[in-house]
Amino acid sequence: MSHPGEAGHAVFLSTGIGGVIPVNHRRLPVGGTGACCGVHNSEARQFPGLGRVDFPVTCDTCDRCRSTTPRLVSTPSTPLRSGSHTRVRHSRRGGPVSIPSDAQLREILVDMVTARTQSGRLWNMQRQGQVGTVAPIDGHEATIVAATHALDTDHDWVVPQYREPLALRRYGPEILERFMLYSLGHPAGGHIPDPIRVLPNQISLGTQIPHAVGIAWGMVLRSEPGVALVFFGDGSSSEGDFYEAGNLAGVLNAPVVMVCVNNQWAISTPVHLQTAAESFADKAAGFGIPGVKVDGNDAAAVYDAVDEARKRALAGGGPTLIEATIYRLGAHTTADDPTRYVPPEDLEAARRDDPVLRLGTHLRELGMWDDGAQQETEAVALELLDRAVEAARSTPLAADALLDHCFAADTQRLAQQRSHLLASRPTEPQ
Ligand SMILES: Cc1ncc(C[n+]2csc(CCOP(=O)(O)OP(=O)(O)O)c2C)c(N)n1
Ligand SMILES: [Mg+2]
Repeated sequence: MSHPGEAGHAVFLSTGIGGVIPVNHRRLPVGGTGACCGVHNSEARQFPGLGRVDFPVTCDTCDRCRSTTPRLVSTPSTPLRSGSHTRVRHSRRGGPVSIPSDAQLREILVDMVTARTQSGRLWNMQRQGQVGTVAPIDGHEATIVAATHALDTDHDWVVPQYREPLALRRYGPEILERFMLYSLGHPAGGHIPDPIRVLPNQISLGTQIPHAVGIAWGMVLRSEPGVALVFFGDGSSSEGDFYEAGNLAGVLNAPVVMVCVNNQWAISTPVHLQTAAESFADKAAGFGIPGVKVDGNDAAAVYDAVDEARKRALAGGGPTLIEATIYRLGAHTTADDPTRYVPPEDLEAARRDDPVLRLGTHLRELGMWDDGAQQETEAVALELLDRAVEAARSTPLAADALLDHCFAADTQRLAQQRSHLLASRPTEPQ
């Protein structure tokens, strides 16, 4: 029998469901002796100023321990793992490694062109008052699409911020369908149906990061293979949620890939006012996890970095923080005027490294892309978008639907508002 106190510096969890979660590379034995270890909740320590503190303690061989709620075993401090310094990850293509393949790169480009084309159409529709606020994807395509292509859609989760949906096509047509409902203000746009492993848009900055860690931890508890990949911006990294989630992910060794999309701006806040750190990837050191910096305009490098992080997570190696460096080529949203704060020369330089053009040029040189392919992809993209808009428009939307989902049952005030709203509706023509 191993006593928690004898477990050295490892942090581990008893699942309470007949297994033990490996944390910090330790897999502990599953199965009990039937005998009681007698240490339940019995570890106490004296702390100056706090007095005696009882720690919840479980062991890995006692049935009673294993049937308790999951709890953290108290341990001495865990030293940071070696190799947790930020690495810059360059594309390994051209050397002995060809991940992703040329064929995969072409599929990635199709999704990138599709996303850019649809984003442009949505921008125009917003200007015509047909849809709500739009956050253009321009400049983000290589990072989002390539990262998603490195995932297994049957098992891995994508937890987006708000700029990603048009680039998540690989997860199925439902993403676009639901995004159009969302853009029309339909509550159904806030739910992505099973079995699609994508969470809906998140506007409240940073709040999706703990969700991703929770999902990843949940998969470990259920012995499900898979990882959770979460996107968030440079601006969102200033939220407490980022630090809390990153810390918890490190402690739990959760299979999560945290992708910080550093597009240099949080609306009008430039990145040098966002952090004094050398890089966002460096923040991984505080979580005790590897930090990787990658050129987010290089689809192959992003794919490779996510592929590596995913494989390590699946092998029990825990989380990775990836910073993908890009430049926001458009406005923050349709509610923004970037000409008031983006230096034109910076934008011009960034446009010369447009990720869609970069990959397009590469595949043209290989004879795998041409004007015909570009035009056909754009035409299909617009057709798909128009169809999704039509479907969304013809989905019934009750006048008071915006009040649904606030509470399980209307509060008195909400009920009043609902009846005022319904009474003030224009009468239907007879
Ligand atoms: C908690 C919270 N605070 C403030 C905002 C307002 N807000 C919306 S987007 C944004 C900037 C986000 O920047 P970043 O995370 O870098 O993402 P980007 O838009 O650049 O992709 C801010 C401050 C918000 N949505 N949520
Ligand atoms: Mg940003």
